[in-house]
Formats: sequence, C-alpha cells, structure tokens
Amino acid sequence: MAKTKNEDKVVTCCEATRQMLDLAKKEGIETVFDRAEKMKPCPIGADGSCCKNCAMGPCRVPPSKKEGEPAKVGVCGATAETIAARNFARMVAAGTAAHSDHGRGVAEIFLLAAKGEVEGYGIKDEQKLIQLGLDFELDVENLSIKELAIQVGERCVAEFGQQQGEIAFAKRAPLKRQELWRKNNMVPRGIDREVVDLMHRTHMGVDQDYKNITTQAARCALGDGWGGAMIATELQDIMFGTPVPGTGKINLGVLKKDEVNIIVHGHEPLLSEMVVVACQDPEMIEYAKEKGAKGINLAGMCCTANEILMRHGVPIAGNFLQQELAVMTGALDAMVVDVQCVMQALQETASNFHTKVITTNPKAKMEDATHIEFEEHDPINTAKEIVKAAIDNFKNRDKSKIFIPDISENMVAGFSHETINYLLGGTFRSSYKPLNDNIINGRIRGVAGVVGCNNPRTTDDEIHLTLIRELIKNDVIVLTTGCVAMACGKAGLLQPEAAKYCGAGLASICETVGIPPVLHMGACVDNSRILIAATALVKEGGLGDDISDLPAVGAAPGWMSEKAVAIGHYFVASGVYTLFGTTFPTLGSKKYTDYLFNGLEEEWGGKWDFEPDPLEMAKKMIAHIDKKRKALGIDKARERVLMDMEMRRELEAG
Ligand code: NFS
Repeated sequence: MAKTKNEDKVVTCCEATRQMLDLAKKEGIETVFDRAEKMKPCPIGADGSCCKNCAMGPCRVPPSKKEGEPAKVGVCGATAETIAARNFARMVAAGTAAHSDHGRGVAEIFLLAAKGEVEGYGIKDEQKLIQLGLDFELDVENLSIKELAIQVGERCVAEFGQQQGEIAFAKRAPLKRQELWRKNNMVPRGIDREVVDLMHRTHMGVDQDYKNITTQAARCALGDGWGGAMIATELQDIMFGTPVPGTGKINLGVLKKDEVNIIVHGHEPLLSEMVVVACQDPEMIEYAKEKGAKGINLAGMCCTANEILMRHGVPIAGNFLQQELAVMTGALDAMVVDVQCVMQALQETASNFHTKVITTNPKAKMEDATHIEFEEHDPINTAKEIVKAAIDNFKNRDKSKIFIPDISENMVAGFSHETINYLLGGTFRSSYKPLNDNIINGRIRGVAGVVGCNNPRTTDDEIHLTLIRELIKNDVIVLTTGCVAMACGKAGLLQPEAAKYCGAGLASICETVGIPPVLHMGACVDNSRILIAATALVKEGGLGDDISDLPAVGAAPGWMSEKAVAIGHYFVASGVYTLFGTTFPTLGSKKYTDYLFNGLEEEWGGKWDFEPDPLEMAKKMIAHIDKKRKALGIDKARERVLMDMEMRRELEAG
C-alpha cells in the first residue's frame, strides 16, 4: 500500500491512488496526504475545547490533568460543555447552510424553468411533481403541469425564508416522530431561520445550556435533512429524472489518453447536467476532433459525480482525496468546479501541468483559476463555453507527463427510494412489504446507512470498506451515498457479484433480486432518500411505529466536513443511532459527549457514538440492530427458521 514521504504510514488501499502517490513522490509534488502528515491537528480545537467566539479569548478549556483540579472555564465563565456544544452547533449550522443553499439554488432555477424563463431544464418526473403538490396541499387535480410546477417552485423557495409554522416535508416523517419533534420544539419553522437562530444563540453570552443548544442544533439539522437537502433531491429528480439503477465505471482509469478529458467536481448538478449535454453536442465533438482529439470524455468527482452517474451513467474519476491526483495524470484538460469539497491546493497542483481549473459559481472563486460564471438564464451556452475552453486546452498537454493508472471498476448505482420500492416490491405492486418481510424473517438482519467523506487522517477508503464488508457478512444491507459510495464502487462492492461477501440470508436476496448488497443512493444531499426509505419501512408495518424502532443504524467512518455533522445530527434527531469514526468534535468535554452518546437516546430515540476502529464499529452497529430486533420481538425469527429445517429433517428421517 502507498506510503507518504514519511515512509512508514499506509495512507491508502486504493491501487490507483497508490500509483499516483508514487508518481507525486518521484516528481516532488505535494498532496493532501503529505500535508495531513505535516499539519498535526490542534488537540484542543479537535476536541471542541477552544472557544473563539469573542475577542476576550480564544479560550482553551481542555479537561484537567490533575485530579481535584477545578475545571477550566472561559473568560466569560463558559464551561467546557457549553463551549463544546457551541462548536458542535456551529458545525451543524454551517453544514445545513451548505446543503440548503444548494437546495435553494435548485429551487430558484426550478421556478425559473417552470415559468419558461430559462431553457434547457424540463419536467422529467411528473409523478414526483404531483407528489410534491400533495405535500404542499395544492389543488393538484385542477392545475396543469406547468401551473403545478410554478406553485411547487414558489412553495419550495418560500420554505427557506418561512418564519412561522413548520416546513412542509416534516409531515413526511412517521407520526410518532412528528409528535416527538413538536413536543420538543424541534420542527423547523423555516430553513434559513433555524441557521440564523443557531448562529445567534452560539454568539458570546447567549445560550448557555448545552442541552438547549443541542435541541436547536437538531431543529436546524432537521431543516437540512427534511428541508434543504430534501428539496434539492426532490426537485433535481423532477427536473433531471429520478435515478434508476444503471451501470457505470469508477476510478482514475476512466480518463482517456486520446480524448479531451473534463472533470466536473463539486456538488450542484445544475451546471453539470448542461455540461453533459454540451459534451454530446455533435458540433463540440467535431470541434474536439479538429483539435486532434478522438472525442470528449466527461467524468465526475465528489458528489457532482454521483449526480450525473446516477442519471446519465457518466463515469466517476474518483472521490474527495483523488482530486489532486486526477490533475497529476497530465491528461486532464479542465477541472470544472462549483461549490464544496474543492481543495484550494487544486490550482497549485494544476500549475505543474496544463490543466485549467475553471470556477463557475460566484460564491466560490479561486485565485489564478479561470472563472466562467454559470449564467442561470443561459446554462447551455455557459456549458458550451466551458467545454470549448477544455478542448482548446487539449493541445497544451505535455505528452511526457501523461500517466493514467489503468485501473477502473464496474458498478451499479441509482437506487432511489422509488427503485428500492419497485425492485424489492416485485412487479405486481410496488411496496416495501417484501423488504420488511425479509427483515422480519431475519434474512436481512438490519439496515445500515454508511455515508460521508474520506479523511487523510485514516487510511484512505479502508475504514469504510472494512466496516461495510463486516456488515454485509452479517446480513446487514448497506445504503450508501457520497464518497463512501465511491470507495465501495472502486472496491467492487456495488456489483451484484459482491453477494459472495454476504452472509447467506442477504446473499440469497441479492441473488434473487439481482442487486448488490451495497446500494448506491446518490450524493450527500440524497441522504434524504435514506430518511424516506426508513419512513417507508415504518409505514409498511411490522417494524414498529417510529424510525427509532427499526433495526437500522447510521455511520460516517471517514467524515471530515461540517455537512457530515449536520447529516449526523438530523439522523440522530430522526431516531437513528449514528456513529462517527476518525475523530469526534466534542471529546474535550466528557459531560457533553456523554449527553450526546447516552443522554439523547432517552429523549429522541437516536444517539451519537464515536468508534475509530471499523471492526469495533461494526460490532456496535450489529449489537444495536440486534437490540432493536429483540425489542420488536423478531430476534427469534432466525431460530425459528432453523427449527423448521430440523423438524423437516426429522420428518424426512421418520
Ligand atoms: Ni459529502 Fe460531497 Fe465527499 Fe464528504 Fe465532500 S464530496 S457532500 S462532504 S467529501 S462525502
């Protein structure tokens, strides 16, 4: 496995990444893996014990080393638990803001498109549009599709600035969960309002009750999962199509030596959808040929990659930690970025090669990069301009610098909630019943959502893969999104053949239905699909009456972004036991961490946990699943199957 300059630390289990890191070392190019080694995290900050919310500090309040020593407090008297809670809450606010601003961007374009003020986008999923109309209690029967689209668009945009009442999708949750939210004042009033409220109350001298801060953090996070992120997913599905399972390829080997290579990297599919169209334009292909290329090869990176893979089968060049490595192939003509998870180091890496880094969003510019702004009224021409810039850059390649690892893997992706419903429900009637039945009879022991980022503080990809292999071996079906989904793709876990790694029960389901044991459900905003799937399991019956009753768990083993904290917190607030690996941002306060890991379960049914060892993490997740099975009275199902077989044998012997 690849090691960094320091030589003794294994940094990745991805062979393509390893080859590129060898090259980086040879050429003296620094990568995120090197920087992670050089930059040691500040232990006080990492544990959430540093408060820099005012200029009397920053104040550091790590736990006392000597017994009997009084606990440190900030200059204002803020305790370690208040400081840890504030820092945690601000991560939730930032993560919610990121997902929700993505959702807002989609909603605004959706509305423009519905009014006919922008070309290129249409309605691909009318059924889903009608569903949203029902969610917003619109007069669906008497509205034309165009009128309905306008009203749905207006309602979605209004969800962000709404000041009173409840966001509309909160009503999608199981009734018991809604009651719990209402009782605890956790239903978001409007998406932006909860972010502002949380930023306000974590300002110096406001909320000093860590439990109260955590509750508002939940209200904010729910405005992400059941608000901004869900709006992003739903409207993208309506405009670009609800994903259905399809095949694709992943890893750096998808780049092509003799074609113009373009990578779209970031998160919002508004522009990348148009880049897909522009790359297929015969005029553009002809132009590329004129410039000496055999064609145009479009690939994705990070969550944008997941979006266009699921809807168009566009290959994925890699996940978060591979962005600089894609540039280092020397064959990347343009790296087109929008927002989120784009490393500032990209431009520096690109300066060693011919690659053009093209920024497209006014919110996310980079020094020295080329900026071609996404013109929302004319997206297709923006996309063409970008593709043309990439084609024009093809001739600037230095052939002696080209190295593309010959490594890629096949995968199946695009398991939306709707397709799970259909696939596992059979052809006569779409329903979750067969899935519920298989959970009840024990063929499927439970469900795990394993999501999130890659973090160079742990061996790249390995933490996810070890955890997921262990889960499927124990008959736990895995739902995945984001960069974990890509790690699974690279390792071949997104193929039906991966059934060979499963326990007998899960393997039999995968073989019968023809699905992989790990279902790729999309980008990080699509974690909202997992909420909907969990709700559908509850509503189908037989598995309790709330998400917290399900034999289900969530994990982000290699998380790094604030978005991951927001996601984790809305899962916890939705009733899910959720584990983080790598590090946990409140460990400096034992009291606060104990509240998140133990105290919350009684109040919300869900709770947080931290476990850096993936095998231990799997053990905890399976133990929780078994605990829930027991509470549902279905823990004996497995034994019953065995008894039946024994009885049959006895009968046969008799
Ligand atoms: Ni999610 Fe997507 Fe990846 Fe992490 Fe970044 S790309 S939104 S934040 S690193 S999974």
